[in-house]
Amino acid sequence: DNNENKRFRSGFVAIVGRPNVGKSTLINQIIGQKIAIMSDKPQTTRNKIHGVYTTEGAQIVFLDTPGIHKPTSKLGDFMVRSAENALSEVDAALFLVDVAEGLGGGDRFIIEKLKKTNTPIVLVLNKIDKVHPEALLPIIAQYKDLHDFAQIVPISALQGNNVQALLDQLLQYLPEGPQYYPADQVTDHPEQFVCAELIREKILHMTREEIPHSIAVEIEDMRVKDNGVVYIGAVIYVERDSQKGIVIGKNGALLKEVGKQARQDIETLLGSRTFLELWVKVKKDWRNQDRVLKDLGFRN
Ligand code: GDP
Ligand code: MG
Ligand code: K
Repeated sequence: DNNENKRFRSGFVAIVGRPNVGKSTLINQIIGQKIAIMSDKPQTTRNKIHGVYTTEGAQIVFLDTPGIHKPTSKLGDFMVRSAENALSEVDAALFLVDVAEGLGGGDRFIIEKLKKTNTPIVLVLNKIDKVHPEALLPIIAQYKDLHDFAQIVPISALQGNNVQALLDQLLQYLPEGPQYYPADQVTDHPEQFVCAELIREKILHMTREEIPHSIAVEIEDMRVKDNGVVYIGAVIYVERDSQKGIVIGKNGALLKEVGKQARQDIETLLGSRTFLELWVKVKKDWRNQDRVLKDLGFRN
């Protein structure tokens, strides 16, 4: 039987590219809902926010990397590192470029990083709606000179042109594998991941080097109450008791501030009043216990 031979495929695909090339827009287009935070400001996406695309035969987990760029700060340094880590462990990477902008130093820098991995790199020429089709050929030639890309796919992430073709092409890079997520999990509650990332971001900003980037935030409960207020209960996982103390702060001051700032961002994101409750739990070596979390980039 033909169907029995068709095994389920699954894998991880990173999206890399300079700020503002349209990485978040592409993920939103693929998932069909707003999950990544879009803005004209570069680097709104400080950490990897993923979207999961599930069909009958396959599942692709997308990592929206902060973009590989020349580091100018410690945070920038971390971002480059995390993007590089993501690249070596994924099944394929999409290198997004903006065809309306010339090939710049930022693109060359990323290509140099890409050359260090064996991961198949798909060059995605985004924003084709902004240029004449004939302008694409010289652009393609320019990029081909710099690297042997697995494929070159022109799209408009904003309008959705050729995005389905891109997804179809990506399937060939996925190994046989399990469905990591229920088909409806991420698409039903994409905002949970954004909220978790917002909370994580606040902690990392407020604790500086004391707390490793490996901390995880899990949204345990998220629902709209009768009065219209969104209730969110979230657990912050740290690895040691000492870290728990740091995250909580003196008399709970740091955790309170984390909650306050995260709540403000979440309210802006959701457009609803929000009640945010945070707990801190020690979960020793949790990174090794949960492959999916690890794969999603929660590591140092
Ligand atoms: P990121 O920084 O790479 O995540 O970029 P964003 O997804 O935040 O997009 C940056 C800007 O480019 C936003 O204003 C998007 O609306 C715009 N944009 C993204 N994709 C396209 C596209 O295909 N065509 C056009 N015209 N604009 C796009
Ligand atoms: Mg983005
Ligand atoms: K952006």
